[in-house]
Amino acid sequence: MNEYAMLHIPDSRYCFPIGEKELVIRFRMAKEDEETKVFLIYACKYNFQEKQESAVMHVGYSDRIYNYYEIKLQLEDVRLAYIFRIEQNGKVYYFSEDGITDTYNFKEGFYNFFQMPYINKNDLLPTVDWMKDAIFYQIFVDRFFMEDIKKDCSYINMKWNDKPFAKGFAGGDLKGIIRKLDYIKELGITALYLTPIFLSVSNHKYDIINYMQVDPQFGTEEDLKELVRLAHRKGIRVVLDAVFNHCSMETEQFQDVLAKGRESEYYDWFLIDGDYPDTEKINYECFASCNYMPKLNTANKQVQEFLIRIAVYWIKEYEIDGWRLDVSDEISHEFWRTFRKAVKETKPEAVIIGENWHDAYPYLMGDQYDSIMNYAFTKACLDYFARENFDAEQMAWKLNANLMRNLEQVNRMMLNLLDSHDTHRFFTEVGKNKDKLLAALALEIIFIGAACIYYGTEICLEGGYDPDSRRCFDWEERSWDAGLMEKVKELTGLRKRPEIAQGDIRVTAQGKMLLVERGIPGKKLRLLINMTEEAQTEHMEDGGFVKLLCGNRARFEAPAAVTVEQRGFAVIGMED
Ligand code: ARE
Repeated sequence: MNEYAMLHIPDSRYCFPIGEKELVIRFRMAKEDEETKVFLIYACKYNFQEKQESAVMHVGYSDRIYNYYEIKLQLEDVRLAYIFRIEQNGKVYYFSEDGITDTYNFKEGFYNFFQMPYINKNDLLPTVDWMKDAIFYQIFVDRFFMEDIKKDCSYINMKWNDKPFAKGFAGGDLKGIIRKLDYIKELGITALYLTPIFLSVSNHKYDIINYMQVDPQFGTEEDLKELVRLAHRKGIRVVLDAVFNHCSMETEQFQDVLAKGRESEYYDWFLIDGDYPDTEKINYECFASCNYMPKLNTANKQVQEFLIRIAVYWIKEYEIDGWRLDVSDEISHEFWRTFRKAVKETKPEAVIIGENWHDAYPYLMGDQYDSIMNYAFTKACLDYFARENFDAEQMAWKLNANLMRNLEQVNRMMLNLLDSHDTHRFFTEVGKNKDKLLAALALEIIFIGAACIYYGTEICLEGGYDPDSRRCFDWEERSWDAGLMEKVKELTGLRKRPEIAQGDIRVTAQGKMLLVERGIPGKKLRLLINMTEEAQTEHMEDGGFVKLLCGNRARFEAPAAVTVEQRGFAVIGMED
């Protein structure tokens, strides 16, 4: 038995409440210990001697080297003491705060038992429930659609559909998004995420000069109000981009410091090494090495108040539904805690999505963000669908390892994405293979968490790294693949099914195919993906699966066999 691999941490992603009387407990073991039975021995800690319960734990997740046993407990008394009982090769072991022991004398008390002393209601992880079945559409505003021809167009320096360049302006605007809301709705979208829209000299607007003004290139504050109003009417939420790590060097605050140095009332708003900021030597902190994006000192209370006022203002006055936080991983936890309080007081269901590309567990404990842009998911999809570094089993391992990073409630709010304005287009990554694109979209949409489709994916827009990932949306319908778009709509149409919206997830390899199972009691659904070169057939007599809900290069043969051709996928459901 591999004792080194065993892990359990109370009050963490290994033990967390999901209701006032409901708890998830996870226990990690080495995979080599597969011929093992794990039980949870538990009871109310105040009458442990009298009444202990024992429940079998099942492997919920499995990665390359570990099995994660999991159990969901419904409790009457939530003052819990527990240990793990492990049966292997006819022997019994116990795992407690002391590690492994051969025997355990319950009579002597439970000093080294794990404990969850109480589930306090106000410690339950707050969730944004609409995220569970959300399908986002990320729009890079300058490149989506231009509607307002009355605005001052002198800034536009590229023709629609020209190849994008770093300082190119194509003219897209908020009125353009309003005009296309029906199109977006038909695609099955339930939320928009717009890259920044406030006053700035760049096309991407990540260097903001005035956070209280919509950039006239994109429209007016009234346009934003109208966009939110009309989107809401169609059941579509609107999330904006909060660029709080840095601002533009053109802000009045930084300009004041440039002029007055230490004498400026804003000197401490930035992180400057010297009396004056030197934009050539760059003696101040900034984003990457961009001197035009000075980093804000978010430890400064005035800066905190300034930024939080902005965050609250657009929620309160314009009814936006949340913020995506730019470079959030370089901003302090303390700031995000303060930010969260203010945002949630204003609108509890407003979502907070961090831009952390890596494991963000400490930010996702309920006191900072709700979610992150799930680039770990992106990376796994690139390895499986595009680079073919993974077979189905390795893909399942990776997805499981990712799922184990966080609490289940957080997994349900993750913003899963295949690509964004900061990556190559996924369609380009898969060598323009439409079957691969569709299979990846199927995974993204059926996976636990919100799905985020980068504008143009549905029309197979191509693109390399920034700025090429920001091409203009091609509105010439003749160039679209109508069949592919139809399939995307079929997939998004599945999203509200309770198996997906509320269900548990299990990811494994079934033969050579990737298998994703989603289910609620009495209702299950399976996604099978075949990335091999040959057709694969699976027989599924076990679960009452009777029909193909959606598929590409796949067929269902009654009573319960499904054949998926190379690069195809199948979503199989039960009788309604
Ligand atoms: C411009 C040029 C680029 C040039 C860059 C640096 O266009 O060609 O490489 O300058 O000189 C915005 C604009 C960009 C612009 C940039 C600077 O959208 O076009 O680039 O400002 O002016 C890391 C950060 C992550 C960041 C990405 C880009 O951690 O926060 O890099 N993403 C956000 C936004 C961007 C935005 C900014 C930040 C700045 O989403 O759009 O850029 O406001 C790994 C790492 C990640 C890393 C990631 C990508 O996996 O772990 O940390 O992200 O790769 O490189």
